[in-house]
Amino acid sequence: MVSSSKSKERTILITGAAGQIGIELIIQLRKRYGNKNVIGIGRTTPPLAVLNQQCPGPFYLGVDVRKMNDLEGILKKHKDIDTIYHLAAILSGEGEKNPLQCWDVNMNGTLTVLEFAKKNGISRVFIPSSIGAFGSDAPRQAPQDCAMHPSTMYGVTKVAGELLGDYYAKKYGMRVRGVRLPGVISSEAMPGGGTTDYAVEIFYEALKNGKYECYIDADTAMPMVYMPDAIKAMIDLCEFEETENKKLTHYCDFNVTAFSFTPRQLAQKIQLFIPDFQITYKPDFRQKIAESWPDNMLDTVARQEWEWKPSFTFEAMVQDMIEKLRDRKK
Ligand code: AKB
Repeated sequence: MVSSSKSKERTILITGAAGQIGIELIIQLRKRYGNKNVIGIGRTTPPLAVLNQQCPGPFYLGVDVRKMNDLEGILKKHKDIDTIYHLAAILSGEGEKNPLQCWDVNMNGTLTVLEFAKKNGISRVFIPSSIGAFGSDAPRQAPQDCAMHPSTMYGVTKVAGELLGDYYAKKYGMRVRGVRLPGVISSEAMPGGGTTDYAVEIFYEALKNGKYECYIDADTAMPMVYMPDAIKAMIDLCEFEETENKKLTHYCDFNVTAFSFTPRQLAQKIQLFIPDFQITYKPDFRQKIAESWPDNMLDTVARQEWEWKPSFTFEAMVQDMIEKLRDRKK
């Protein structure tokens, strides 16, 4: 559940709405603001069954976030858009396979969305950043503020995206905000192209085949969060109202995390529910990416400034994932 209780009226555009986070964000925002007031755009076909069952509403495919005309076409149909969650992005693993495409989609998409918002008086823009913004010279427990020297193109676009968002917030007084998300674990839609995807795939494979070959080494730790908490963080920060006594000192780069674990530790937790589950390790190119990221992030600033607090522990997340996926099989 998202913490703030009273919902104001909003008309919200979500880019990348067919993705792992987009699908669940659209569901939560439609519950909160009404189905017709939350518009999804996406590159791939969304799991329509989930959306149509839970919250049918406007969804457009083939809209290119790099093209102002495409975005303005949506605005013609939905004139009251006042908030954008800009999720469309190429993730870290996919980005290393095609760095130029990663730069193009992530940077030109973000710039076009910000310009579109500025030009059309759209006051709120939320742009997620990532643990991928850190580089291997960051402390293993990455603080809110430290040198950012990522070694992936994804990371480069995430640091630049944070700075771009800050620029639009400071220069044009727009409400651009964002969090650095860790790996996000969820049961509704599969992630695609990321380094942390193993932490979702493992559950499906454990339940289906009782075994999983992991592309990350047994003892490489990465920070993670369960989807309901990730959604809560995004909506809470986007909706947070500053007052004289409560001002944000950051805009687009709040560290947010819930727990950190290694593949070995995750496998051990899953074995509590599926005792025969076997994991093997065959690291691929994503191992290097994982090693360049911190083991965890310190999210004290988010906790202090806008009262971020995850509700799911590592154990509670594993239990909930297994229950949800088992229920789906029935
Ligand atoms: C990825 O692995 O690329 C993403 C991320 C942590 O930003 N899940």
